[in-house]
Amino acid sequence: MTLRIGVIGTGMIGRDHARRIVHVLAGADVTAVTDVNRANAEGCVRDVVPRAKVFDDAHDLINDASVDAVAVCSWGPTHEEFVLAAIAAGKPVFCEKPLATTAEGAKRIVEAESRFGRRLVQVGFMRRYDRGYVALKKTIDGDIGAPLMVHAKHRNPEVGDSYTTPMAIVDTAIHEIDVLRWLLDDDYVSAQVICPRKSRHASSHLADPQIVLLETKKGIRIDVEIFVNCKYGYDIQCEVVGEEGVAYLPEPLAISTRKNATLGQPVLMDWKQRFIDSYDTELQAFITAAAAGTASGPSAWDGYAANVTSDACVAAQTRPGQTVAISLPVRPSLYA
Ligand code: NAI
Ligand code: ISE
Repeated sequence: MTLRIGVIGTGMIGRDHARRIVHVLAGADVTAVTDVNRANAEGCVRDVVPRAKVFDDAHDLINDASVDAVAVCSWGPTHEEFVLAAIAAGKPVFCEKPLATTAEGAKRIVEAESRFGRRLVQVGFMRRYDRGYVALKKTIDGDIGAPLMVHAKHRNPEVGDSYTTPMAIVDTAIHEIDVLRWLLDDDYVSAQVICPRKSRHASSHLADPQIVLLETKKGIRIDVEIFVNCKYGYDIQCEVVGEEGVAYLPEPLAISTRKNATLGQPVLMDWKQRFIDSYDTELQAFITAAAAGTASGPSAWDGYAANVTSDACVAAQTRPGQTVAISLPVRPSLYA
């Protein structure tokens, strides 16, 4: 039976996810799309998902009998509403990060899913499916001794004027916040945000770069550099320092050249290319679990834990030099 997926938000990533569901992955079709910008939805049907019906309202799409599962790819502030509606309809839902824009919103989703009694939510933290991060986790789970420190870098070539200082956390650092919890099998106890000298390439309202300092329950100290106007490329780095060794996230495959007295290697410029395989893997996992009426991978609890931490980091942005405590309630049994 082909899983019939409805996509909410057919912008950059929603259109790309619709493409992979229909043209790359197995077991599903996109039968419904909606976007407040109807032209985006109509263009997606014309160019990518010809069998889909355009809905004017996301809730009508969620509740339609032609939709078995939902992919929420709209702007972050809309995620909570649509994920709650999918849970109410008893339909598996893939929600792009962030799960919500506040911890309270994410907690409402955790509570709704716990009441439903079965996992329905997968959050779009695709780095957990990246072959490099999976290999890194295997290494730190056994080969370098206990992890002591992590040095991470999340660099974008540039962002637009609509990108704000809090987005460096909620939209960007949220990836490291989630993937490092998973890598280290640990939770956070405090956050601090430091703003070095501002780049002249940053908008007047944007603190860029930023350094996020996190401490975990096991005492691991983490620094995450967030630099979203680095100009040279899209560069994601992660170095885990253990008691007996160091493990590095592998660079994406690229040809090195020696020419004109120069040893060189290209650097990606687009986030879509850096994790393109992991987007495929995460959505194939969603299709498989949704066909069985449930969800796997990054859960609503993981989304909530990421939101609690990002809320603390956003608070720390306004308190230079201060650490902000982070604590989570007891994890519901559904997420044991
Ligand atoms: P975008 O602006 O390109 O697309 C978002 C689309 O959602 C737009 O077409 C907009 O009209 C539509 N939309 C907004 N509110 C809506 C509503 N209430 N109902 C229906 N449609 C609505 O944005 P982009 O870059 O595709 O980001 C979308 C989401 O995906 C964000 O949450 C973002 O954080 C996430 N994202 C995740 C990435 C990843 O690496 N996992 C990469 C890029 C984005
Ligand atoms: C974007 O929304 C993403 O999620 C990308 O993975 C991230 O690198 C970028 O900074 C965000 O703006």
